[in-house]
Amino acid sequence: MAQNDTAQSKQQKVWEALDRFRIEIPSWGFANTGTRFGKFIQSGAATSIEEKFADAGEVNRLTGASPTVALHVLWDVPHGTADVDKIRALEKQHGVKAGSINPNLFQSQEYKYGSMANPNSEIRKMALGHLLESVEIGRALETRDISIWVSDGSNYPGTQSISRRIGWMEEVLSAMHAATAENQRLLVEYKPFEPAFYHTDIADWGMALHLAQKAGPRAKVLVDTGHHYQGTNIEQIVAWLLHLNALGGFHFNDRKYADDDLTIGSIDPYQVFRIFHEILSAPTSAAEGIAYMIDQSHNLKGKMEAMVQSVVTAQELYARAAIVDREELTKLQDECRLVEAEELFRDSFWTDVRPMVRAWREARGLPGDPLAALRQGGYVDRIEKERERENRGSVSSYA
Ligand code: PSV
Ligand code: MN
Repeated sequence: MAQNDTAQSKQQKVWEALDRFRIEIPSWGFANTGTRFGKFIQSGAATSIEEKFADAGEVNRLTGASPTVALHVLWDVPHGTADVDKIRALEKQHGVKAGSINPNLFQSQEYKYGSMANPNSEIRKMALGHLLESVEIGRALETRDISIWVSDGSNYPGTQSISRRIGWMEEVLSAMHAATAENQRLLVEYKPFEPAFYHTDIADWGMALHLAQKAGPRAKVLVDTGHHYQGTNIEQIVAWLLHLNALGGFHFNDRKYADDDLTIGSIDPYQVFRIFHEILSAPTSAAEGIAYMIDQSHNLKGKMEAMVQSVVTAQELYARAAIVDREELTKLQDECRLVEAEELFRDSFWTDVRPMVRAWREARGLPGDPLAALRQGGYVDRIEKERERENRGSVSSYA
């Protein structure tokens, strides 16, 4: 650590970082989910958009860092713009706003062989129609981002034309981009496997970047931390996307094996720290407007506890990355003083920022320990009682 980096300046860096750091929570993170082997129902899980907004409002009340909720069109806004008034009322009631709009191009029966890359032009048209409707919903709710993830791909070699499908996706995304307003963005998410296991149509950041660039200037890449092969250097991808001014946002979650959707930093907190370091090292113009979002869907932890835990962990890791003395680090890197550079970097990672984060919370009128406040506040007990009956009968509904 640089000698002039006093405790006071660290505290200041942490507070400044926390004042600007916001992370969006997914509506689906409050609902019952499972693995393909089964579901374990939680009596407090949200079963409606009203309950999801209530839960999100409570998380934001405790953390002050998650003022927006990502919505999935099919699960949360099934009647399109007709639902907008209801959502606006919920925003007011619970003090959180709708955030990114997530079209659903993976659950309708028509999408069995793909959505925007389906060989059938009628189905591609249907996918475009859904994307255009999502653009409308975003506009009506005055949200900025539409995050696109498709499950398109194939399971066996030779069964689909990989190359023709590229052209079809280009067409659909360009048409969608043309419909967006100046203040809207289109985020393209990639994933190398699941549910397709031979080829995925948008498998990596290069493909997502190409499709975004082809679609138009308001399209960027969305990095889901669970969507990479083992060993992929995600922070390097982040550095490249920043360099290319093409980083739209993140879906944060953690994993041990595949797309496990575990809570943030539960397996590898150092990776999240390294990602934040790349962002904080980039020119402000490239890092401006990055959407930080949680995309978790674990099965066993209490939904509310898990969400608060992820928001708090994200704040702590962002704060740790904020105290890296980047000027000193650059000097050490340039002089190839490897161990000193690494130790400076690790020193920030090992710093226990929790007392500084707690002080920030208290100064902002928030509970010093949001998880303890959640436990003591009685919210979870209440929703478990209120929703018990609904949940007992909800074994088959994903959202
Ligand atoms: C797909 O694995 C994904 O990461 C996409 O972002 C979906 O919208 C989300 O999970 C929820 O299923
Ligand atoms: Mn995702």
